[in-house]
Amino acid sequence: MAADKLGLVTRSHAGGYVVFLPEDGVTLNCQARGRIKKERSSILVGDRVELGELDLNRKEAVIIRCLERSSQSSRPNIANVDQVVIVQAIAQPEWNQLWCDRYIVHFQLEMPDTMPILCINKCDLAPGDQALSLRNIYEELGYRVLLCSAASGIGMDELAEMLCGRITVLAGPSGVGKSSLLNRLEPNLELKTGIMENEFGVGRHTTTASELYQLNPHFENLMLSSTQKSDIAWVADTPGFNLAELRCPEPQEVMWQFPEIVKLKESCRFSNCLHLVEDGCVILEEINRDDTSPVLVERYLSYASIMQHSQEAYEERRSTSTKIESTTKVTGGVLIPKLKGKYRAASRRKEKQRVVYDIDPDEEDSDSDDNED
Ligand SMILES: Nc1nc2c(ncn2[C@@H]2O[C@H](COP(=O)(O)OP(=O)(O)OP(=O)(O)O)[C@@H](O)[C@H]2O)c(=O)[nH]1
Ligand SMILES: [Mg+2]
Repeated sequence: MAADKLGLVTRSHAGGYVVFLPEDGVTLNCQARGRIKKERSSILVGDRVELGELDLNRKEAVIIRCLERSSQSSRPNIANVDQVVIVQAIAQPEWNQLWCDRYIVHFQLEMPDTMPILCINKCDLAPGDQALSLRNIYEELGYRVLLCSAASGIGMDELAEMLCGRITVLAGPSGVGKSSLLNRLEPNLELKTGIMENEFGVGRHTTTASELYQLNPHFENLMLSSTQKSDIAWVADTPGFNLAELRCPEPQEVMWQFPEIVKLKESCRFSNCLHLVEDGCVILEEINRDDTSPVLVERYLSYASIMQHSQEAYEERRSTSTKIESTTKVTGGVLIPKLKGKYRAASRRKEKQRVVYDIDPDEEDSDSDDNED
């Protein structure tokens, strides 16, 4: 039997895991050893795993251990990611500032150690100055921005260069062209892509599960240095999220997700200001000032919308927790649900009363008659 080897989990499916073995350059179908299943330490795409019972002919092995993760995100459910590239389309579907900012906030919360990179795709469909002004907005805030087109090939070299030697997640709404970008970089992947119904149409959630793809062997056509070409790039294509899947911070935390607000908040005269309605709030004064304000109206609208969502979620949680409290009680230091009256066991006092009422008064009389006899 071959010695234990290390592999990378590239896909998980109902029947097990697909694991890439770099040493041999092969892909294996694997099952997790019973103990791992029992421990409920589920294995994720991106996990580095130790393999045993290797059978290269049948391309099968057993995962015996999962190595420690350097990072883990829950949406998408992936481990050991180095960076996330948020893909948004400039058209088809129409550019949506709020969606772009929601994705940025989501990944800042999911992967706080990495700054998300923004990839504006479908640049072949919009005038160049529109894409450039969007790039300026986000670069000013400290984000790296790529302008791309999977259709025409604009920006592909820059995207490929950024992916070399790293594990990257490509994320973004359905229909923005994530799978198309990967197909452009590596045509042999032949990933399924969706059809846009019309220019306002949203995607059809063509990609349904997160999967890691290796790109480099086919980077030859791109303008990369020879070392970059030999650096393996692993990229996860992911399905688009719906609104409920995107993370939302607590109300007091929302401002920390917007670098332009963080910069100004110290000069706000109110210490606990949420920068929404307070008269004299420095942020509100800034956005109303003129075009040179460091807080752009569109970005502020995203801030206000995310804040509103966050406050609603907070209120919802508060009201449900009160409901939960009223339906539970503490007995012997343990929180247990209160049962409806008809399911509840009678108290000792009630039991006593029932004993008294259950006794038939006539029977009692006859008893006493007997006794008299
Ligand atoms: N004009 C133009 N169309 C593009 C471009 N990139 C992708 N498309 C088209 O946009 C549609 C959606 O592309 P997909 O790659 O399936 O989008 P996706 O982001 O993977 O979508 P989901 O898998 O549903 O999350 C397809 O019809 C593509 O041909 C581009 O750069 N320019
Ligand atoms: Mg896709």
